[in-house]
Amino acid sequence: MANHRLTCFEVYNFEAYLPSFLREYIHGKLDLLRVWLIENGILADNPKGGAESKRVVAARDAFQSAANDLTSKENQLTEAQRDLEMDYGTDDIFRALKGKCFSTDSGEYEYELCWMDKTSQKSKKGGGHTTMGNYVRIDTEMADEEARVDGKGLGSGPRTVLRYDNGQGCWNGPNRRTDVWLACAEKEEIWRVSESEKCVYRMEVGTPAACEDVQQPAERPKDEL
Ligand code: MAN
Repeated sequence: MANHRLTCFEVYNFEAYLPSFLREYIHGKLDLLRVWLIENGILADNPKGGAESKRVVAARDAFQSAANDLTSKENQLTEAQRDLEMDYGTDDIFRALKGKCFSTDSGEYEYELCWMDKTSQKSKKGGGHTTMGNYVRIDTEMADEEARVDGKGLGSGPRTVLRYDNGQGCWNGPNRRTDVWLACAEKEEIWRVSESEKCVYRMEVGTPAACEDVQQPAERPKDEL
C-alpha cells in the first residue's frame, strides 16, 4: 500500500500556494509544530557535520515569522492612526472620496486632483507628473464672485477650501501648494486652475460633496474617539 504521509518538506512546499497574508502565519505555526515534534521525540533532530540542529533553525524561523508579522501589524497601526488624525470634514463627508482622482486639460498642462491625497500637473510636452501639494486640512473661506452663466463658478458665500501643501520644490522658490476651492455641482469637475504666484495654485472644483451647507470650522463637532 502506498505511504501517504507528508514529509515536512512537502508541508513547507504547500505554503507557496497560500495567499501572502496566510503564508507568514502558517509558516510560523509550522515552525512551532516542528519544534514541538522534535522536543517530543517524534521528529529526529540530527545536525550533520557542524550544521545547526533542525530545532534551532526552526526556532529561528518561527521567531523571524513572528517578527515579520509584528512589523506588518505595526505598519498597519501607524497607517490607521494617521488616518484617524486626518481631517475628512463634517460627518467625514470626504472620507469616501479619498484617493479618487480626476483631471482636466488647461493650457500647457493636464491637472489632476486626487481627493484628500494630492494635486499634480503634467506638461503636454512630455515628462512626468509634478506634485502640486499633498492634502493637509479643510478650511472655510469667503468667495465673492459674480455668478456665471454656465453655473461653473464659486459664486459668493462661505466655501470649503482643501489645502494641499508641501508639493514638489519650485526652482528658486518654495514647495508647490494648492488651494482647492469647492462649490456645489451635479458632477465632479475641475472648472479652472490658476497660478496666482509662482508655484502657488488655485483649483476651482464643482462637486456634489460641497452641496451641504458649509459650516465654519468652529461649528464642526469634534470627532469622537
Ligand atoms: C513648472 C510648472 C509651473 C511653474 C514652473 C516654475 O514649469 O510647475 O507651474 O511655474 O515650473 O519653475
